[in-house]
Amino acid sequence: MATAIKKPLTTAQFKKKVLQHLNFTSSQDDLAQNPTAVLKAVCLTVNEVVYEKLTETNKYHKEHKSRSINYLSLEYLMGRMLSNNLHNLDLFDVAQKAVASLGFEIEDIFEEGHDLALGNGGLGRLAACFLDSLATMDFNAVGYGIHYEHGLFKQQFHQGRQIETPDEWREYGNPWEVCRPEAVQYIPLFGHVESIANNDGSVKKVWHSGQTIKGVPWDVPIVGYNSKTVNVLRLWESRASSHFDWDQFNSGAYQDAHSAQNHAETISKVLYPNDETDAGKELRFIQQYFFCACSIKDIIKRYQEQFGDDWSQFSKQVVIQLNDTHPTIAILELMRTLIDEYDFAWNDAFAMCREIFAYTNHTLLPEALEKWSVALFDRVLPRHLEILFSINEFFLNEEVAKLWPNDHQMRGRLSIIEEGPEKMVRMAHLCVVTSFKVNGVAQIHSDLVKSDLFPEFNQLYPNKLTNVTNGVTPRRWLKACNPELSKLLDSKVKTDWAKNLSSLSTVAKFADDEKFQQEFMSIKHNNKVKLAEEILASTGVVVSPDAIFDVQIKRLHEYKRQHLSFLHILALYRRLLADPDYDMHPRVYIFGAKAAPGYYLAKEIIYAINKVADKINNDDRINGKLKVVFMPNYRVTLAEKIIPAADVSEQISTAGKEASGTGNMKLALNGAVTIGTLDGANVEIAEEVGDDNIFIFGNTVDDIKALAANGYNPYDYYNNDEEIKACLDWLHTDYFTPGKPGELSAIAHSLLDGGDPYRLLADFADYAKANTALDQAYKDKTRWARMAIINTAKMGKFTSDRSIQDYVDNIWKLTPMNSKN
Ligand code: CR1
Repeated sequence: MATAIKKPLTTAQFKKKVLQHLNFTSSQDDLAQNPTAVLKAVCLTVNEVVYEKLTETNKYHKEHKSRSINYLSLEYLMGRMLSNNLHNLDLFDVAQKAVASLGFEIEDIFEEGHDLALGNGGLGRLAACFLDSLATMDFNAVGYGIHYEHGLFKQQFHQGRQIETPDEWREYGNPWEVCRPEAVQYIPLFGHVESIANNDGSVKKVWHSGQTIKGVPWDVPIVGYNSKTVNVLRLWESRASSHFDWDQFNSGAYQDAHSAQNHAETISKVLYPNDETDAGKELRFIQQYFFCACSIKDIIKRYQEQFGDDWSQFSKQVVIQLNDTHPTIAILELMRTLIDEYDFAWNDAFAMCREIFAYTNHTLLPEALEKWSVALFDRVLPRHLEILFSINEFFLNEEVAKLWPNDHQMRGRLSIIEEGPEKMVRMAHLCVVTSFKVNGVAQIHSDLVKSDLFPEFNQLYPNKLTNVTNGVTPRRWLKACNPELSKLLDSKVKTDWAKNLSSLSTVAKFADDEKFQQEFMSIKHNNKVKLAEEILASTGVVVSPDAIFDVQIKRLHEYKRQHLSFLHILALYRRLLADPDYDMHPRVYIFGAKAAPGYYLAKEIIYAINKVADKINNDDRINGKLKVVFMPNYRVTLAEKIIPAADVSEQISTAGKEASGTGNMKLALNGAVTIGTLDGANVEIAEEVGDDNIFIFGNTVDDIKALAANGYNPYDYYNNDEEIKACLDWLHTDYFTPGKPGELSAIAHSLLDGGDPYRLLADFADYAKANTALDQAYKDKTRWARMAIINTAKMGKFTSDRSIQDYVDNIWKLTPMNSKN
């Protein structure tokens, strides 16, 4: 394997530095007792290398005036940093040896680290993968986010029910971040707008804010893999400001100011734990604005350090990607700054924004499409609301009216303001109007964005709507999490596959090679043994590594249909009870999922799975053929343990609902075979691996539309399918909840009287059939090994490096460091 970058430290040097940090930074002489101190000393040692590279990176981009991508995201699910940083710096073996000579296993040191869990699910993890790729590919990039004091809650189960406890990820500090007082920002909010007449008859708007919040940046370095680059993720923390405007406060006009001042620090206190729902809470709105305003000010500051007051280069230097609509207020903040603070003409400011912003849509679910009330906007950001109205006026009069003259319905449909009892701002419309590109995250999703979500916008702005299929970083999701498989791949692939994932396709030629199959599957087996230990430790359930490990790991959501798998488990259990010799290979169902704390049915589904698991796992009648485990506190670190051990990847969302999925890519990359619907990136995974190496089932997007058109009635399935009926009826009994009949009824209700909004019953029979086929395939060891190998070999397309290259070519137009052009 070609290593372009020299190893930054030898083992002896590394060890010496770790000891120095233990002595001089932590004053720890009692090494053996204190792996936490060793972790800190190792991180500080790594940081010496990291910060030197960061300085070099900054210097290069300043000298070369490189255009930068500024990624704005309310969420980053980074996970732990040490192992990844060691791999990316080619220091893994060095650190391993150095730490071993101090009497520690490197894995035990990793276990001391906390996850940076500043996100909910796919959207936040995607942002983390993108930062890794941007640094690896030597692009000038800054990630902007929020320095939440509490990231995503920790999940425990009490008698099967989810309990949330706060995430204290930096209670004792975080070795990877550095505070940057020199880049503090002050953020105004509340207050009123004054109109002042200029001599020429024009009107100047002055915003007298009611409160100021201090934004303190914390930088987390992002280390590229085998590259020259270290970029930063800049996270804003809110603090009470000493710039409090007492005059205005004392005038008594700003009741809000008082309580909000006291609560300045609450703005960045906690990550909203809702995945794909719009929380609609004032604090969330202020959180979004605070983070956008800090980031826009910082982007301008960085620009001005190089270009002073010459704005002519701004849109050439800066592109801003909005990760979903959460950072939309950045558009209004830039408009406001240009017009009010730099005297830009409205048209010029708007034209500039339209060159700078691009927007990624991550979902079609209506409950996730953000809307904020005009009244809230007016109270918190009165000046921004005026600007929003002016954009809407321009859009409706100059653009909508030109294409659809006198069409009032169309105006109402496309307007950024939704009329109704309470006027609302449609954030996605503002994004589409003001961005130069809008992308979906998998081909089928982007097609649906064009055809179903924004068809009129697609007519109005041809070529604005486009696709960039998601990807995952093979550094974390194969090299670091599956070291044995990585080694095997190294032995077969000449180029550095971690940087050029398509080169893995060469292992397809060993798919029928008996020896390779054996090696590949014995690595899978070893990973399963390790996971079985973890399962025992965290759930007390004994599982056999010889069983099929069938994995469903993702947020808990009805559209993802964990309860479809649950219903099928009930069906298998029934079959086994009816016939203990029922022919099936033993299977272990492994779930990992957090439910939003306020999502009632999601929590009921967790409870039901746990209750059924209790019963099945302790039932001697079925000879251990079926086991069900729900691993608590699913997070990046747990994913890194489950994914290398998975045989089967469950990707069973209702067609048209899962925008892309990224867990599907990680699992297939590690040799798991997908059972899934034609949804999100599953469609593209199927194209890559071929129909023989994936189990596709269920209704397609068109079928699902037809079901609705024909008047979907879940009772048709209930009455005509004996197995469905028996399983749903079972839930009303006390079979799984002794003495408490009906405790699991909520699921049955939602599927019958609730109308089965996600069409589980329509897909059940075909899902069961696909599972039988899967079971047959697994029993044929050679066939299964072949399928698993092909899955790993054909994942080249799904590296986040490819996604980033697509963004760069079609949207961002960046040039990497040291490139000739
Ligand atoms: C989608 O549900 C996708 C990720 C990343 C999620 C998932 O299918 O892989 O985004 N959407 O693009 C989301 O979180 C708010 O929307």
